[in-house]
Amino acid sequence: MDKDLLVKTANAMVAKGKGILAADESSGTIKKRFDAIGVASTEDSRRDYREMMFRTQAAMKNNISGVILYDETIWQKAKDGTPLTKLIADAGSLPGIKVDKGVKPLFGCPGEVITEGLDGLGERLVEYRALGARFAKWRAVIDIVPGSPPVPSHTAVHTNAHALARYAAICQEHDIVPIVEPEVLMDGGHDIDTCLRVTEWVLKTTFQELFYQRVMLEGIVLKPNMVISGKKAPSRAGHQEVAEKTVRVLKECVPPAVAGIAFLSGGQSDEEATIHLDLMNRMGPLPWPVTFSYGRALQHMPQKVWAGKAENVAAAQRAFAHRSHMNGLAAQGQWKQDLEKAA
Ligand code: 5MM
Repeated sequence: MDKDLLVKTANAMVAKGKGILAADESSGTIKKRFDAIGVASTEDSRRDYREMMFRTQAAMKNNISGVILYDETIWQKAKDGTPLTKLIADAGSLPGIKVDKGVKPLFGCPGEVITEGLDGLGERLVEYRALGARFAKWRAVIDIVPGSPPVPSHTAVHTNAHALARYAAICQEHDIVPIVEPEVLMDGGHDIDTCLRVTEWVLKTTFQELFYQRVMLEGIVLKPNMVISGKKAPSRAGHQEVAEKTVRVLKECVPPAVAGIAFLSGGQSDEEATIHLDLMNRMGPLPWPVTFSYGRALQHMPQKVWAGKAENVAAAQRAFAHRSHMNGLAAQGQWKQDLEKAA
């Protein structure tokens, strides 16, 4: 393990004013996104769409520290034959790779899932490293469902934390920075305090497992959910409460040694995800850099504007550059509502 290299990479991923583009939608997920804009999901359309983002110099050079890719994308070449990873690296950003193989039902725990992909992970990392990957991502999915017994179960929280930590250790063994993503979903009707309690439990368990598996915290990036009301909650907590409760839980659970925190957006609107990030950074100084690793909240608008048409590429790139810039400002607590209107 090259400790200095891991620390250098992790620090670059959370550099001031920059965050991560999560473009690692699996084939099923990108199809859903493309269905919504009336675009057929083919190898070429997926390539064209992602090439468009990676060629957005204003975003990639100024605000995107790294891009999480899906297996198909890391092998793909742009229309002119340049590897997509080279487009990313030439813009001064880092290519990364999703290495989990998705979720499967967890035995004995109805409605709960376990993320798979540990078998052969070391060999895959060697291959991905040769293709240019400098970091990886693994997402554990924890749902909240009231009932008897309630979800999540002790089994799901512990089994997923164990897998996340084992993944992180294997990554560091291969000089790849692990993004550790334990996502508590915001899909239900739960209130913010339920999210707070479950997020605290999940984070504490994850860090305990990371300790047991000897993961070097200075060489990881944590990708958590924000502490937020469920989407179907009858009344949802306001922005300030989300920011305060999220920072409170993170301070309780995340050691200052961690290189940085890069949030997922989880289904928040584009602007909501920016506002929450901005408010948290305004509460600083915080013990770690706090930034974004958004998928939907960065890509929603560019996708809509692009709609699969070559003549929309420039406008979609402007939309992507704008959203990246807004989040880059939010990562420094410098976002302003007026800047959205001016766009
Ligand atoms: C980009 O979306 C990823 C989804 O992958 P699957 O297709 O395998 O579900 C996802 O892991 C993403 O990286 C994070 O959830 C963050 O994305 P959001 O949209 O929540 O910011």
